[in-house]
Amino acid sequence: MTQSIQLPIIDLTSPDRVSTARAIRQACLEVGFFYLINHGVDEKLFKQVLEQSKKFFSLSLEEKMKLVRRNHRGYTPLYAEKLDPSSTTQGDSKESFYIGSLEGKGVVSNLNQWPAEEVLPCWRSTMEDYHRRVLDAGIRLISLVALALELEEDFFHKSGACDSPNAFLRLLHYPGELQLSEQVVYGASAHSDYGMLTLLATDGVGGLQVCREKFKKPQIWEDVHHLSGAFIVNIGDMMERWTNCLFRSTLHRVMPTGQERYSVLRFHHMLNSFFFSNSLFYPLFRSMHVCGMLVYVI
Ligand SMILES: O=C(O)CCC(=O)C(=O)O
Repeated sequence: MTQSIQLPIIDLTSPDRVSTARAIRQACLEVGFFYLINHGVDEKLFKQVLEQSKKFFSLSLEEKMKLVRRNHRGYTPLYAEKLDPSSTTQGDSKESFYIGSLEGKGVVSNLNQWPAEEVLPCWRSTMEDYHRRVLDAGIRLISLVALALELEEDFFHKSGACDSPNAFLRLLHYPGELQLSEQVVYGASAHSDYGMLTLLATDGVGGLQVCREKFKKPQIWEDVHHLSGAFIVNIGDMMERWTNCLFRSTLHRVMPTGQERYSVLRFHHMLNSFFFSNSLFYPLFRSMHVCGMLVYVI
C-alpha cells in the first residue's frame, strides 16, 4: 500500500514572515512541496474555473481541435503527451489546455487561443481573472522564498524577475476510465517541473504522488492528499538549479484512480534575461556556499 506524505502548511497571511520563511525553507529542503493556505484566491472563482474547464473538455473533439496547441498555447488531446519519455507505456491519459502570460509584449503578445464567446460565454474572462489572481499570490510567495534563501525580501522583484513572468496556466482533465490491459497508463507520468514554482489546485480527486529520492531504486512513491482551499506548491528545476540543489525539484506523477479528475496548474517561470544574467545568479550561488552544498561551479 502507498504511504501518504504529510506536507507542511504555509500561511501566506501570517504576520510572522521570518517564521514563515523558515518553514518554507525547511519544506523546500526536505520535500520541495508544501500546501499554501490563505493565498487570497477566492474559492468561488476556483469553482467557476473548474466549471468552465469541464465545459471546454466536454466539447466535441472536432471543436477542441480548432484550438490545437500552437506556440505552446491551446489544446493538447488525450495521450499526446508523455511527461516521462523513458516510460514504455503509451502517452499520458489526460488532455490539457495551456494559456500563456496575459501581459506579453512583442512576439509573445496575443498568442493565446480562446474558445469563441458564443461557444463558451465568460470562459476567457474567468480564466484571465484566475490567471491574474494566482499570479498575485505567486508574487507574494516569491518574496517569502527570497527570505527563505536568506536574500532580501524584494530580491526577485528588484532584479526585474517578476515584471512580466513567463507564466502559464494549464487546465487538465483526466478522463478516469481504467484500462483493462496489464500496462499502467499514467494520468501524468513521472516528471519534475522545469520552472521556478508551480501552484496546483485540484477538484479533490486523488492520484498525485511524490518521490522524495529520485535517484533511489526502487523508487518510493507517497500519496499527496487534497487540502480543501489550499494550493499545492512545488519547486521546479530552475529553482533547484539556482539554489545549487539546496531546494528540491521533486519527482511527481498522477496515478489513475478510475475517477474522472480536473486540476489547474499555474507555472511561474521567470524572465529569460533574469535566468541568463550571471550578476543575478551570483548571489544565489553565494548563499549555497553558506550552506556548504556547492554542486555546480560557475
Ligand atoms: O494534475 C496534477 O495533480 C499534477 C499534474 C502535473 O504535475 C503536471 O502536469 O505537471
